[in-house]
Amino acid sequence: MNTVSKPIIPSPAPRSSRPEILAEEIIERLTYRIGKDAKVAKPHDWLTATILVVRDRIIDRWMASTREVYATGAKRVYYLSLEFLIGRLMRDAVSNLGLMEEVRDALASLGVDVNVIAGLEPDAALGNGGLGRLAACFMESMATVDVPAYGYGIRYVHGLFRQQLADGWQVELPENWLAHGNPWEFERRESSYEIGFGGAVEFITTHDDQPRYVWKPAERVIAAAFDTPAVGWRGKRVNTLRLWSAQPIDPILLDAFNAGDHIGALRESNKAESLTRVLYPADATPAGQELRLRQEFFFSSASLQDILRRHLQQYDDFTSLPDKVAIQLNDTHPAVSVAELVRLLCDVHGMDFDQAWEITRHTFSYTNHTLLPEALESWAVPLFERLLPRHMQIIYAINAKILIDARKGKNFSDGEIRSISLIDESGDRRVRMGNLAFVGSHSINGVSALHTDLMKVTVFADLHKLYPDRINNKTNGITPRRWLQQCNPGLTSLIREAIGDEFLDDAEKLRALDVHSSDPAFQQKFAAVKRANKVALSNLVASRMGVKLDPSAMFDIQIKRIHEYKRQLLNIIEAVALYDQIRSHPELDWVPRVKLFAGKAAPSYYNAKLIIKLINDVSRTINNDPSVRGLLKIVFVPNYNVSLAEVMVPAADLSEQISTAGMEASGTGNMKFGLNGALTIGTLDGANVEMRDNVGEDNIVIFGLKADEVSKVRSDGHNPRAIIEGSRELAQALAAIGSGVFSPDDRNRYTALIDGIYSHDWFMVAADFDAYAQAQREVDQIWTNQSAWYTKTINNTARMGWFSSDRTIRQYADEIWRAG
Ligand code: T68
Repeated sequence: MNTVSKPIIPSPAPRSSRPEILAEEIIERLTYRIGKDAKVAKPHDWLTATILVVRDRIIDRWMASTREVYATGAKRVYYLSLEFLIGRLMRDAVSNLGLMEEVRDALASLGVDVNVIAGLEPDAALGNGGLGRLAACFMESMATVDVPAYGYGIRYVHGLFRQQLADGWQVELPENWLAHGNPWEFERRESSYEIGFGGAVEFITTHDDQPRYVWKPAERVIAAAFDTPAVGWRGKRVNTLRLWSAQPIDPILLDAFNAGDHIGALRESNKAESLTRVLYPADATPAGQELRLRQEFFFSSASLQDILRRHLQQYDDFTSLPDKVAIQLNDTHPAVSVAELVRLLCDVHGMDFDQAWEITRHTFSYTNHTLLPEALESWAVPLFERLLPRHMQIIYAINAKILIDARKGKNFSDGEIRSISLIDESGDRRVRMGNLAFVGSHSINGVSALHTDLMKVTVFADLHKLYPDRINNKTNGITPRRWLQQCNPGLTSLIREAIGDEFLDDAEKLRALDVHSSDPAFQQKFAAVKRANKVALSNLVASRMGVKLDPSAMFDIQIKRIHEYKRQLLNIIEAVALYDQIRSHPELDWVPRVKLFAGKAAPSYYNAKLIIKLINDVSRTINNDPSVRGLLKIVFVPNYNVSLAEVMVPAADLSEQISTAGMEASGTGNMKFGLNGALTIGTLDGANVEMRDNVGEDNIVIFGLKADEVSKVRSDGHNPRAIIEGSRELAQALAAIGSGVFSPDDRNRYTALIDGIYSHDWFMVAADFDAYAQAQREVDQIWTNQSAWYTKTINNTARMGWFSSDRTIRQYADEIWRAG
């Protein structure tokens, strides 16, 4: 018998937060971890050393959070997302730990400015737009409201491309966020899994006479885990973001190398690593490439294998899976998980199909982020079958179950059966990932009330009829830590002065500001904060672009992905009309405006790139025209990302949320602006509808066709030409753009773009133009009465608390996950 008793391993002493100690530790990390003498350390070295010190303060809580879930047997939530648009982490972590002052003082004592090094941290841009940013806000809120959660995604070596402008055109350059290493992440070599592709399925009978399918993949790669801590507000809980990186099984084929084939020796390795090399840069359009499907399966399979391993480590079998595990699918990108979980339960763990299916359905839930038909993911059956032969079989088996039930049990018609089927047979046969996610989930949610209502009558009408209890709404939210406290410290202190600290823990407490909204003294302070934020943005624009802005002008901002449905085109056409008006009526009192745009276009989206060029062409003409007398300025700020948003959002007077009604699922930029005291000009689309309900219709400027009117106009036959001919302002603006007034070097550059508005106007630019222009003049009117303006904008800040992602996450936890 072994008599050696287990040693009692002491826990490390809790780390001090005194600035002197922090400073000492920073020097210690600089010396022993980075190997630099403080005298020659570069700013990047200071940043890394500081992050390492902050990271240590997170680890104790991280381990405690993990241990607690094991001890209590609490349910774990898994958020599967191909995108996490995180941005910088240092300010977020330090501020959530309550160490901002201490870290600033520690660095100051070493002669280092915290703002300078914080500004060096690269943005983790592992996402395209709203969907990826939502996932990042959710990670922070899940930790804040104490939900034990893991985010699962891909550790792209290159995140979203860097955007440069060359002669006003977008140029895409690779982004390299890992160039200086990533001190936030922990590589977990012990957590790696094999992922297969291709090959064939064999049918075998096991020794206990059980029939089994065995997938024999032709190719295999390793998924290796990298963990990043996600710290909640006040450091309450620390969850894990686990990102997978693809690695070859054999790093080098030595036989080939020794035979002189030095390139061939690395072929396998390159192929494996290319799987997680780049983020697909298209949003709202599916990529449609084999590599994308490989990425989707790779991260789904790795995540599920990890989830099942963790479950089995704690519990006897998988019957308890739906009680102990909730898996949220962020759009259809991880939808292949539904088939993969069935496969793992049946083929690897020996469960029978019906039981595996029940467990699967009760474990998954799915969030839909778009109604655009062209954005719904589907894969050609031959591709799917070649890459994932066993999953194809499982999908057919699921489909049979669903369709037999629909036909026999519910008496569905042929047309309804066709639309419910997991296989689209209207052309070449395709696997519909939205339908797979729907049938494999117990909850399907939209991201705003309007979007959820529309889901039930459009994309998922027939599935909703089959399963009427599954669709529900969870209106999006934003984390008020990043999108108020950190990005707008001036406003945060002003609010604390006025109503105390409670809003920091419960954003809905911002309501207490209501009573100050008409108080002239408070308005003045609010205006001073806004002005300081506008000066900061002006400085950024001056230093990056050499353009001078007047901070006393109205800052009118539209920042988001460039897309026709988001209608940057409507905005710039209205700017052209305004330009005409200012020149023809110099005697009128025009409100000085700066119109700022920023956003990236998908590299393959021609019209979106053309719209960027148009904004730049119009900007050059207007900004250089002396007859405008500085009353209108147009700026396109390049390389929009999370960090740029953190400067632009607090500086906005006016927020442009002008999508064609029925097309923006929710929007979340709209919420960030409202919270930071901007007035919104917008359509009744996505979450704008609920913003109007919350802030009150006097505090938002709504214009244009509503969603039902858009679909009626489309089905009745839209005649944009007649509308344009009836609107002098619009006709003139379109004529100017179409005839090359802004593009003398290429007069036909915009002919086709403008012809599209005349001929079909799918996005209702012509249809909404007059209402939009009129709404803009209404905004001008409000601006001329600054006290009325600030009453409205303060009311916005006061009433946007409901849009905190803490509220959203509580609803997911209570109503979908039953966790936390
Ligand atoms: C956005 N979707 C919605 N998609 O457009 C927006 N798509 O209304 C909503 O507020 C937000 O999701 C959060 O719910 C996206 O951002 C993508 O980025 C995307 C990426 C790849 C493929 C398809």
